[in-house]
Amino acid sequence: MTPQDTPVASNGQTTRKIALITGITGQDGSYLAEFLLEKGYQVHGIIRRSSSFNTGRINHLYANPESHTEGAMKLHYGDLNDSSSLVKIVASVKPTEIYNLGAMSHVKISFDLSEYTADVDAVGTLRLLDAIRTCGLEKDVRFYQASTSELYGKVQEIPQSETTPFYPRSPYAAAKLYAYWITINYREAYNMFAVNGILFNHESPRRGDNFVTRKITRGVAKIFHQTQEVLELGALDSKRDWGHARDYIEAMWLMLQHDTPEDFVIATGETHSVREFVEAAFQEIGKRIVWEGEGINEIGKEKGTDITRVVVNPKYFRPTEVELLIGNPKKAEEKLKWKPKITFQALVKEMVAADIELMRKNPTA
Ligand code: NDP
Ligand code: GDR
Repeated sequence: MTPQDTPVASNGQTTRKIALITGITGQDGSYLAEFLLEKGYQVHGIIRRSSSFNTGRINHLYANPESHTEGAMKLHYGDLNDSSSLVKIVASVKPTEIYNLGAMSHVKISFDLSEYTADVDAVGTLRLLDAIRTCGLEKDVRFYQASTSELYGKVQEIPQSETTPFYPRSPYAAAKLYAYWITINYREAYNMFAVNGILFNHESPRRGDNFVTRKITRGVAKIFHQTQEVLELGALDSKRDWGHARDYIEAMWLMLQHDTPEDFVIATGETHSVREFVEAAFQEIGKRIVWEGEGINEIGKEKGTDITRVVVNPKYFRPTEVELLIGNPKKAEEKLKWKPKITFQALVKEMVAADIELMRKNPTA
């Protein structure tokens, strides 16, 4: 039997488990691919052509002969801004589940690349939903859309839940708002199993280098190894509900296994400021912090080997900021039996330790 064959259970339902992941080379895509391979799925991923290798986060899966020579994992060149590539891939893979994780996912950069962000994050979602319909698979595929707590933007109520009004504060969030609604519209118009996971920030040692948590833990590691002296950041008082990516990808899968297509908030229910993340991270290497720069009134005069300088640089400020995010994951807890397992403290500890080890092995990483 080839992996593409379709075993049919005694109740007549298909037991094929074929997942297609856009954004498989990203933080979440790489954890999700691991998780689904472990569950016996055949995993297909869409990768973009780039001038340097972009498969660093999934090389270990691809190198594993059981993954790819046995046909359990396959990568396809495609792009969310290229409809024909999406139609070809969906037609040939005939997935049972699609996870749309691909996106221009950096909020600040979306102010510079606003049109591109709309094309990939908003219209890209439409293109993928239409590819499913073009292939006549709308009754056979379960579709997951990577929606985001950025939709809440300017605070309307806290904690934020599935019923909290949205108020996007960036081109990224506005594009994701379109993707959120087009997913719901296709569910209602064409009876598709299409859902939004409204995920709050989630991090890991695989987080992109220019998101704040990873920038901090890489900075801490470099300061530990004495290859960097100062950490420069933007808004220190922004508060985020930070969880661990490994916990959150499980919630994505649970949403697609649920009886009915529904949207869910995935969060820890706890919020911390950027400043608190910095303090927790430097505590891991036994350093105290002297804060400097815009908005800091009292510049510390302390000096010493146990002191580190953290400087606020306005170049990292955003034209409009999202000040406070804290999610209410009650619906997911009740209906999906999902709960986050990894605490804020454990997350910081794991990320700092991973970056110290990474820099030890490769000081120029
Ligand atoms: P990453 O930035 O780590 O990964 C984004 C992925 O999308 C990469 O694989 C990237 O490919 C791919 N991609 C970018 N542009 C395109 C395109 N034009 N066509 C196809 N693929 C593309 O994001 P995360 O893993 O952190 O997030 C996954 C998704 O979840 C994103 O949609 C993000 O917006 C959303 N999200 C993330 C949250 C978080 O806290 N991490 C919270 C809520 C939502 P390449 O490697 O080539 O760049
Ligand atoms: P966010 O994540 O915008 O919440 O989007 P990010 O880590 O970029 O910013 C979090 C907060 O930290 C502040 N900040 C800085 N941010 C960055 N990147 N660099 C800095 O130097 C810095 N200093 C302070 C920011 O202003 C912000 O308030 C992430 C992405 O993964 C999105 O794709 C996802 O949808 C949301 O999380 C939920």
